[in-house]
Amino acid sequence: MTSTRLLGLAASIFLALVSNAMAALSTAFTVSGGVTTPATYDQAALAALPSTTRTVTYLAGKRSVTSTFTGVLLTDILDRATVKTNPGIKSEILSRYVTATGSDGYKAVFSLGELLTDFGNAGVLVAYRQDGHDLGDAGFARLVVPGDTKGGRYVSNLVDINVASAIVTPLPGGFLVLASGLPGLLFLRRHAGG
Ligand SMILES: Nc1nc2c(c(=O)[nH]1)N[C@H]1C(S)=C(S)[C@@H](COP(=O)(O)O)O[C@H]1N2
Ligand SMILES: [Mo]
Repeated sequence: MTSTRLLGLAASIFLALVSNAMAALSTAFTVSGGVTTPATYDQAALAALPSTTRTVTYLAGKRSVTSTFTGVLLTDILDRATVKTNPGIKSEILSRYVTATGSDGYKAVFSLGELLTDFGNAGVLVAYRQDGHDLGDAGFARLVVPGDTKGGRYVSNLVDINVASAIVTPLPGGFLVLASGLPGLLFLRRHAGG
């Protein structure tokens, strides 16, 4: 192998490692999971909805950031998708949670209870403008969490907002496994001495 080819190989490995550490710029996110109307939002779809502007301060590591963000309330986006609820379980909506995912796989969770206007009313925004500009390296949309001191849940390069439930519903499969074991148990009982 010539030294130029070796250099080329080294350069491509280096680039692969660097780009892997960086988040790809997001251009759309999905609203998925326990909702009646799953959706996909891009910049235009977000900008078409009623907007809210908030000035917030958060810690990015040790750096304090104060910025004015414009975006759509996360509760509005969830309302439009309609979060499914089970009326047969008391306050079932309060067992639900939202996972925000970035293009780099970074995730942060919010309980529906902290987001809903009748409960925590956290005022979380899906922001698409910062100080009069687009978000640059943070992709077309990121979360803004006014009540948080640290910026950890300001998920950037948003690619998905997923609704899930903390209530574990036993699968019918579990019952089948149990049922299929029963004849064997009866057989053992019948043939066990004493
Ligand atoms: N997609 C994604 N979002 C992210 C992170 C990340 O690694 N990936 N880091 C979080 C952390 S720990 C902080 S402190 C803030 C940093 O905010 P900044 O992008 O304004 O510096 O982004 C948050 N959002
Ligand atoms: Mo952070």
